[in-house]
Amino acid sequence: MAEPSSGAFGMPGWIAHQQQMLTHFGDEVEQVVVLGHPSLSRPVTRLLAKDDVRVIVCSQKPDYTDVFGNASVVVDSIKPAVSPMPMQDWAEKWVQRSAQITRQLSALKLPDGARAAKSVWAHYASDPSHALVLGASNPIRFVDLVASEPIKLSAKALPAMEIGPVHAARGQAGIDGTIATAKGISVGLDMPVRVLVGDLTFMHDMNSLINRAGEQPPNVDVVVIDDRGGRIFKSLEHGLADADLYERFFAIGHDLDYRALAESAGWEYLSIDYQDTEAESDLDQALSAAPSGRIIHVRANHENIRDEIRSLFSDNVQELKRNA
Ligand SMILES: Cc1ncc(C[n+]2csc(CCOP(=O)(O)OP(=O)(O)O)c2C)c(N)n1
Repeated sequence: MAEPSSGAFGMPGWIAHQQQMLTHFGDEVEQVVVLGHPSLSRPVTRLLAKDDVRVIVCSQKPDYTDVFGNASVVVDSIKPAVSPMPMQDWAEKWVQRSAQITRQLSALKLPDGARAAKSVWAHYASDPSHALVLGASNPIRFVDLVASEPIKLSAKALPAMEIGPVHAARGQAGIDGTIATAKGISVGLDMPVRVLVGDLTFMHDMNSLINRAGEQPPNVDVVVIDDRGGRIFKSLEHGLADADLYERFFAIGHDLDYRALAESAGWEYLSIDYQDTEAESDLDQALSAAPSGRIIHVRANHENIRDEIRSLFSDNVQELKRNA
């Protein structure tokens, strides 16, 4: 299991939907080998906090990540298994359950932002000839929840794979500087980049849209999930606050004119509204083209995001257990 920016997400051996898998089947886990800094979702941190799970951390740095201070062993490397894994059947079962969660999700109405994230991921995974940057807050978590397609590895994809398939500012996880990061990766890798951000994250880095006099925007698509402010807090404890308090102190929605902004900075502007029946196909069409200096403004209604996210976990566990 892997977080989207870990370098293993979408790669061979990856099991999709780690949050749902750990919520339903985390109790089966006896031992975890931790590489990197997993802290994106509560199902993962809950697993690492359990008393009855043996945690092995693999790190070459003295300041390794041990989220709950309960690592039993710290090693500086691990070797691939030389013979078939003794737990092959168990691993197979998890692969099948994950595939079944994919099928169950396809029958659900996903939150608008998760639909956009799923489309962005699907286009990237099928043709990773551009790089992908995921903004903090819900965009990266939506990808973690709904992405299912493995990355189609090809010669075209190799330059991006050299520094990892998916990029995100994890660690500090700031919402600032995300557009600048995408522009930098585009210049550094000399390849197009698509970046998926929430509207507050977009606002925190609007000045990175400005290009030097006489220069065109880089080959970067900025896909903005505009749900009028910071909606991640709705699914956290803050979401229990009175609506007025929430809107004023946590959401901080705004009436930015995205089209005017895009045009004044020389970017192409596309509008997608999930209220429209054509939204899905319009977004798909936009994402089929290579990233090219566009702001793809996706209007999302996340009024009920807390319940909508919860519904992504409400699989019929008995059915999952029976079938796998
Ligand atoms: C520089 C910085 N300031 C504040 C925060 C705290 N923060 C985390 S998520 C978030 C809201 C982000 O809103 P948005 O980009 O619209 O995404 P959404 O929550 O709607 O998915 C904020 C303010 C942060 N991570 N980094």
